[in-house]
Amino acid sequence: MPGGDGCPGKRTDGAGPQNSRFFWSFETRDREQYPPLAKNRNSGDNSARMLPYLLALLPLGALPGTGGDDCSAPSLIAGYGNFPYDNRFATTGADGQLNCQCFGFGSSAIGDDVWFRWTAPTSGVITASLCSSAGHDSRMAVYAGGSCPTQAPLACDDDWCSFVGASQVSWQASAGATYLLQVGNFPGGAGALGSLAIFPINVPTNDSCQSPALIFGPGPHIFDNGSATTGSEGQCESLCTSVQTTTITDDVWFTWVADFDGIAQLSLCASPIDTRCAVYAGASCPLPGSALACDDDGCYFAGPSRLSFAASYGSTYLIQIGCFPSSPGGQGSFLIQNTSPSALFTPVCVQGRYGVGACPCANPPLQAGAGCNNSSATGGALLSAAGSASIANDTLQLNMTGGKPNGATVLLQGRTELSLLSGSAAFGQGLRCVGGNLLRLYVVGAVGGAASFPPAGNPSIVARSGALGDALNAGITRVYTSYYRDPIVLGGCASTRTFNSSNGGIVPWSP
Ligand SMILES: [Ca+2]
Ligand SMILES: [Ca+2]
Ligand SMILES: [Ca+2]
Ligand SMILES: [Ca+2]
Repeated sequence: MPGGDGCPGKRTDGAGPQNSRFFWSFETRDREQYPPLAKNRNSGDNSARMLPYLLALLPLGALPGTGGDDCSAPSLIAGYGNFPYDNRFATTGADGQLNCQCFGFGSSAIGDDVWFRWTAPTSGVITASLCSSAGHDSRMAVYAGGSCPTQAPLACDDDWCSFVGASQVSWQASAGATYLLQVGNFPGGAGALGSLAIFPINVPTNDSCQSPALIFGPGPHIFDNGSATTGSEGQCESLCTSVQTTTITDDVWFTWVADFDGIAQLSLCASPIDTRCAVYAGASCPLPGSALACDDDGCYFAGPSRLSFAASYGSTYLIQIGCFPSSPGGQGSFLIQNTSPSALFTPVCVQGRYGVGACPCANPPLQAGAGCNNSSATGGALLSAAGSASIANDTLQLNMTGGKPNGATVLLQGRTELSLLSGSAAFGQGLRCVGGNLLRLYVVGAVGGAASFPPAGNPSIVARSGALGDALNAGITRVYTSYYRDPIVLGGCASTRTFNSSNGGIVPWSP
């Protein structure tokens, strides 16, 4: 059955190579037909999740209507409290039926819907919960503004409170603003007379994609989505399709800056949670359809997630970690590891990459990956590597091109690459991202703007480094950059800045 929910790429059929789970073939959710395995997927006790609701012993609001049947005539409610709803005699309208944020078990519809227009008393994150009506297989959505919805919901939910059960949504509200709440059933289900609780909540600082937590390196990185809410972003990715839903509930967000070029494997396998996760390029809230990778059960069935994506040194990736719908969140951890063989030379210190400042003399590079431009307008010097960085048989050759046609050129070695954690430093008319026990390994005269290290007839880099007191060993990395004389100072920089630098590069040394 093709998806009729307006969400491109959505899979609602039971076919296709990814649909290995046998119960995917059920196009509609049916309690009688649903296999035990699927039900057991979420058989955990959800009572702890309902605690905020149960503790919210808020006074009843003045008895308003129990929800208008049409979004153009909603019941008016305001403030925090418990509000009755009754959709037993309601009909399914045309509005709010096709939103992919609501997609699950083959349908985005909210049956027999009633509508409320709610006015927020304060600003903050708000929860609207139907958890007290546990026997009602409800569905609900919330929209910005008080008129019939013309845009995607701020949040939509089916089974937050329990599997094949009641719904709960949360969203960021502004004091005095109005929001339209749509309350109904899973399509085909029965209506109920129930209670809608609305109350403010506290959420983790990285609950929203607008405020991700910044992380570096492989981890383990700790996350806790136990009190997180389901946002509207990253809920409709076709890459996330699994068990006929694309939703990632109770999501928290991280930005990770890649410290290698290669295939990054993000693993939550150490987390005892039925997670889902997705990765996007950049640091901004993701646009629809932009996921680089997404996973539900990469570690084991109804369990944590594992995915891989191509990472580029110094690039930022947005990571979304949440749950399979109706599975409770909690604390877990994840690793991000390079599963590619280590590159001989990972280029670093190029203006515009994470942590790398602008070229200091109004001289940005004009060739990809190079250092800052120079007075010969070559576009900037480019350092690259050839040979083998082997301790036992060192044939590593570092080659610079694009420098000044002639003049002294130096190869600099350091222990650490600085830009990701502490940024770059101006270095003459160029930039330097190399730090820690800096050694000038060789000085050569450039020919046609090129210089090669070690120069012919000189000791290898391993031998030269050892002679200068830094004995290289297998398993360590060293960072290299070259710099060269450039007597014509650009961009109004101080006249003492008579040199410039190439990009840098990280070299891992092998046995
Ligand atoms: Ca209706
Ligand atoms: Ca439900
Ligand atoms: Ca969230
Ligand atoms: Ca999972």
